[in-house]
Amino acid sequence: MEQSFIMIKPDGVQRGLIGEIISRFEKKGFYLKGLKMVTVEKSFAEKHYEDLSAKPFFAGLVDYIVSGPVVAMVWEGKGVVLTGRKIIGATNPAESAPGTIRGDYAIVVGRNVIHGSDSVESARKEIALWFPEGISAWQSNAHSWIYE
Ligand code: DAT
Ligand code: MG
Repeated sequence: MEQSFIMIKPDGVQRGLIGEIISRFEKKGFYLKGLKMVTVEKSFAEKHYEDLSAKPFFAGLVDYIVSGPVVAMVWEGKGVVLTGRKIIGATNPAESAPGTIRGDYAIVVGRNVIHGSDSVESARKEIALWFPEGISAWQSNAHSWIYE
């Protein structure tokens, strides 16, 4: 089944939003298949955001991501990449709808609390980067209560 890489950024950790964010994905019916708290190196953050390396905000973005621990997760479910992006909200919190994570908990684009993969292909790459050790193979007993 489809998987997405979701990361609570250092501001989300510092502000005590870990439980709230996990809860939103969990209550939706997605399965948590990988989870770890990690503080990454600059070179690792640069690799994660390599597609944005030419952007003027790249250096600031990398400094922000390495500024403290993040919570790296793999969530699984039908359509989790696109639906995950909807749960997260627009990149700039000034434009994120209320009810989304960024819409409810962030104000500026440089402190937008959470990352989510933007396609199935980037999810595959990000999960391989962040979880080279692999992820859990557990299956939820609630499956037939979530899917028909
Ligand atoms: P998203 O995180 O919604 O996938 P993105 O991949 O375009 O957005 O950019 C990655 C992160 O970079 C984003 O979450 C916050 C930061 N960022 C994006 N655009 C920015 C901008 N114009 N100014 C400052 N930071 C920006
Ligand atoms: Mg992105």
